[in-house]
Formats: sequence, structure tokens, C-alpha cells
Amino acid sequence: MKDTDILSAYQSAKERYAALGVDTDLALEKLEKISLSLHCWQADDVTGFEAQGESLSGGIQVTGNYPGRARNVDELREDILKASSLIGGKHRLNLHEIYGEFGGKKVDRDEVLPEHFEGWMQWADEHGMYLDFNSTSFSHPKSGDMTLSHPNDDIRNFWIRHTKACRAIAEEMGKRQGDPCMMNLWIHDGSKEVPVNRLRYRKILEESLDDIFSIKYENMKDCIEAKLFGIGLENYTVGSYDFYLGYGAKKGKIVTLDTGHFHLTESIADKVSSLLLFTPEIMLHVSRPVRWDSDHVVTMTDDLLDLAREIVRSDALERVHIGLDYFDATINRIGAYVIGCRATQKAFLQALLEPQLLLNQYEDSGKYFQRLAVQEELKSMPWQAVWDMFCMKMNVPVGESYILEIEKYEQTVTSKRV
Ligand code: RNT
Ligand code: ZN
Repeated sequence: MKDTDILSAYQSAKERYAALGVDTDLALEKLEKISLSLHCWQADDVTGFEAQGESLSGGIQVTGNYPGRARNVDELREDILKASSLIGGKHRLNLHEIYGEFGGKKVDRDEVLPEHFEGWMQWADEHGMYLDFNSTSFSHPKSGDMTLSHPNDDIRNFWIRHTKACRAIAEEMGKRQGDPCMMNLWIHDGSKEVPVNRLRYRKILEESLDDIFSIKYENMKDCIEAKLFGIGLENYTVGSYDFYLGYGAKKGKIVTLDTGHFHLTESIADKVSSLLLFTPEIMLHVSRPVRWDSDHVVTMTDDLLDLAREIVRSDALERVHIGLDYFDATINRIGAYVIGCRATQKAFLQALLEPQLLLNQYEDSGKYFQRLAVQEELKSMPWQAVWDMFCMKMNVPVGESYILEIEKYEQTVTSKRV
């Protein structure tokens, strides 16, 4: 597309939106400020760099075997930079503990230190990227079915030490980058059949968390992520949504909403306003559940649009952190990042282009036909002309032209990884 065509399409879109009282220039400015936290694990199928490298466990699964997976830290960094170059704006990188640089040595999970992430911190600084972090309960000989809720002291204490070590790393990252590091805590603890004593494990988990969080930090923020079920752990999840919602509300922790971790007819968008009243902030793991938490690449679905609108309508962009979480190994992995990030941005752009004043006026005066009519018309408003303008301004490929870039990268880089 020619620049002049993009500009003239934008100009007429701008006028159409202005008629509804929407400032498209302002929407573009706001979109530019939305940072997504890119999950590092899409690049290598959640493998990580531990010397002992166990296979993926913890009730999560990657399907597919598309060639070109990142096999080491350099390849992973190269892929992240390639993906970022095709996504407008400044974004963050979300690391898991198993992505530390351990120098080929066995560093057990409870021995991990900030120095194992020194390379990442320097790299992120060079590229103007902020880091987020995650403890890793899965893919380890001590993972089993239970970690922080394990009744056995040795196993539980091992994972408590691990999680504490991770918080210290997140603190260091946050301090160095001058922006809080969001540290996500997700554990897979659960069981295949219903335990006779459901309460017991939840009590243990509460105690473990209290112990872990007893150390106060300034530069990191704790997020706790619930789940519906894991593969092989279908009947009981210790850290269910009720559990973490209760814990977060009572103890002022941030609840992570992974959009793939709920019953399929549940609305994640509808949770936002309640959480904002009772918990400090919200962390999102944007995913796309297909029949279960199957971690499909995020696309611009109605659910995602609804979620983005809800956040914008609640004026909560400052309080909601947007991370992505999926792992698809059936297609080009860099393409998977780019599709998911751009889809998320498109959803937020459309939310930012809503005529909030007008819609609220209609609502306040009981003009529900008018409210519905405008919402319906918005679906066919020229938001994509505004999106093209965003990409042009951000100097990233407009429209589908990023496909070619990814094909080139595949030919010259990822296809050579054999
Ligand atoms: C798993 C959770 C969790 C993981 C990552 C790898 O169901 O969604 O966030 O996907 O930590
Ligand atoms: Zn998640």
C-alpha cells in the first residue's frame, strides 16, 4: 500500500469518527503507549535452557513440530527481536525461570540467582525492553502433581525456596530497569481424581504463599494465576479461580486472568470491573481457548474485543498489564507472535475508537435503541484505516505485508536450524 493511500484513507476515517465525537489521533497516541508482555516461551515450545532439560510436564502441552524452534539463548533473542520489529510500539519480554543462562551447569531451581539473568538484563537494557518474570513449577523431577501445596515438607520447601529465589530475581530486574517487574506465579498443583480432602491442599498453599510473600519488595509485583484444570489433573486444581480471587482480594495481590483458564461460556471481560474494585491491578494472559485451555494463537475474536473494550471503558489501561500466553508449534513461531500481538493491538484500537461519551449519554437517558444502534454501526466503521496509519507511523509493515518478512526470516534463519 502506498503511503499516500494510507493517509487519505486515514483522513476520511478520522472524519467519520469525529462525527461520533472520537479523536482518532488521540486513539493512536494511546495505542502506542500500550505495552504487551511477550511470552518468551512461544519461540521454543516452553523448553528453556536448563542443563538437565526435563520434558514438558505440569498439565500443559505443546502440539506440533514446525521446524525452526529456538534452541539456545541467542536464537531466542534473535527471534524475539524479529517478532518485535513487526509489532508497532515498545513491548516487554516475559521470561520463565528455566530461561536463565546456567552456563551448561546444573543449577537446581532453588539455587537460581539474579546472576543467571545478568545476560538477559543487559540485553533487555540494550534493546530498551523491560522484563517480566515467572517461577517455574513444571518440567522438573520434583514437579509431580503438587508443589507449593505438597504435604511433604521437603518437596514443598524446595518449591518455596524456588519461588522466593524467583521473587529476588524479579526484584533485581525491576530495580535495574526502573520499572516494576511483574512476577507471575502459576503452579500446576492438582489431581486426576477428586481428592477426599480438597481443603487440605488449599490450606497448605495459602500457608506457602504467606511465607513466600512475607518478604516485601519495592520493584516487583506479585501476580497469582488460577487455572481450571491441567491435562492429567482434570478433577481438582488447588489454585482455582476462587482460591486466588479470595487470596488476592484479602492480601492485596494481583490476580492473573489467563483467558484460557475458565469455562468456555464464562466472560473474562465481565471479571475486569469486579477485580478492579477489590484487587490492586490485573495481569492478563491473553490466550485463545479452543474447547479447552489449548493455547491457540491469539486472534481478534469477539471475546478479545470485549475484554479490550471493558478495560478501556473502565479507564483501566494503567492498572491492567497485558501479557500473552500461548504456545503453538504447528506454524511458524515468529508468525505466531506477530499474529497474536497485532490482533491484541487491533482489539485495543477498536476499544479506543468507541464513542464513550455518546454511548454513556444514551445509557444514562435510557435510549437503549440508540445505544445498540451505535454499537452495531461501530463494527463496520473504518477502524482498519486507523490501524494501517498506526503501523505506518510505527514503521512496521502495513496489513499482510509482514507475511513476506516472516517468510524471508524463515528462509534465511529458522529453516537453517536443523
Ligand atoms: C499454564 C499457565 C501458565 C503457563 C506459562 C508457561 O496453564 O497459563 O501461565 O502457560 O507459565
Ligand atoms: Zn497463563
